[in-house]
Amino acid sequence: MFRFLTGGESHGPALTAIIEGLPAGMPLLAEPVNDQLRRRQGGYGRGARQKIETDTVEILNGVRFGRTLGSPVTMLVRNRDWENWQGRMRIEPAEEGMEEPAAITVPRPGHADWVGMIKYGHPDLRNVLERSSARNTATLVAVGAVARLLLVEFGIRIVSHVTRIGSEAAPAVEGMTADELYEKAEASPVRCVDEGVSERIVALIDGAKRRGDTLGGVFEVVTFGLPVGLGSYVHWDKRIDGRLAMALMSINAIKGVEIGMGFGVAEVPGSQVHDAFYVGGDAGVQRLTNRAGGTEGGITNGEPLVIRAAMKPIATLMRQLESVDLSTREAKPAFAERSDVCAVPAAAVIGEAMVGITLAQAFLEKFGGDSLDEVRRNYEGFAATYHNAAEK
Ligand code: EPS
Repeated sequence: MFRFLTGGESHGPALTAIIEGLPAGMPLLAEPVNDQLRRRQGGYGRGARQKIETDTVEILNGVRFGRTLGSPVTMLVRNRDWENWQGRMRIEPAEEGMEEPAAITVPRPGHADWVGMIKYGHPDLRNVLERSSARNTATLVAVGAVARLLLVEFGIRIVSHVTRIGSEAAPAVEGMTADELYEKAEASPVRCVDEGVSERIVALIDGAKRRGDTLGGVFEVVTFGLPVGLGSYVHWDKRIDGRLAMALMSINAIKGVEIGMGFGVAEVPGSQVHDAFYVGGDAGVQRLTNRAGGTEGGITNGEPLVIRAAMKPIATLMRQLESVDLSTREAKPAFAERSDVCAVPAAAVIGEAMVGITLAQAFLEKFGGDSLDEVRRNYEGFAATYHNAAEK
């Protein structure tokens, strides 16, 4: 099935990803992957690193004349910043007389620094932060872009928008098409569909930057056009909601995930939670509402999949937090080189990628074949038995 591995350090030569399990005959070029990488780099509140990088992917194998071969696909994203870090990020041991870079020994509260240092026995925080950096999410977005190319063949579209940053929250969006939501989010500097809230968020980010602070927030990923039947209730690790939660929770700095009404289901009786059925003429069995957010019993139910994630403020504060120098045990301000003030708009794009990967995996489990044509036959065969699946 669809599986992948990523590698790469934030200031090493390159980031890499290998995907195995793509069907043969699927269109795949660098351009649509680069479009997604560009979106990840954007958003008001990003740091200086994004001015250095223009993330683009090189496809090294698995594709011929723009179509997948069914063999593994390797993608590479070069770190432009590597040029400035060769001395500090050398692959080879230091040569005689060469000065080794000073170890970083003051961990940032909230970062992987301290736990990573203890777990791996690293004497230098750089050995932790290089891999734990959110820079690695570039490869997740690249893999997600490939997953989306598969899903789009079946009319499945994934869009996202930011619903909160710090104290500023946008009103809920309802009844928008995939195109409307995409265009409105894309037009906002912070991926928020409400113009007034967008402006207030920009001011909030400016204020946090002045104070040397950082901001978190909430984003929502909405998937349109899903068939009924991805995931399963038969075993815990097959449940699509559980798998999506894990995928989103695995993104750096994510502390909470909810689907549909989410935590709201705890507050009201069942009559205000579940989505009633009705027969909508030729359209077949329909739902009056989508409070479940597109999953029931661990299976997609054909409604738009609505999933939200909460991101904590980035742990690197220019107004350094209290910490301890682990080499001397003395109190010292936490290490801070440079940072993003707010990366929630970027996290939304990464969220789309993780949702895309999870859905592509579940899609191939249900309809998988060795070629795209075979997947299509399987999909259409199933859809013919339940026509809503094809029409959604
Ligand atoms: C990031 C690259 C990093 C950070 C950020 C995300 O670049 P640098 O470390 O060179 O400034 O901007 O990473 C973090 C927030 C983090 O805590 O590691 C990127 O490309 O997304």
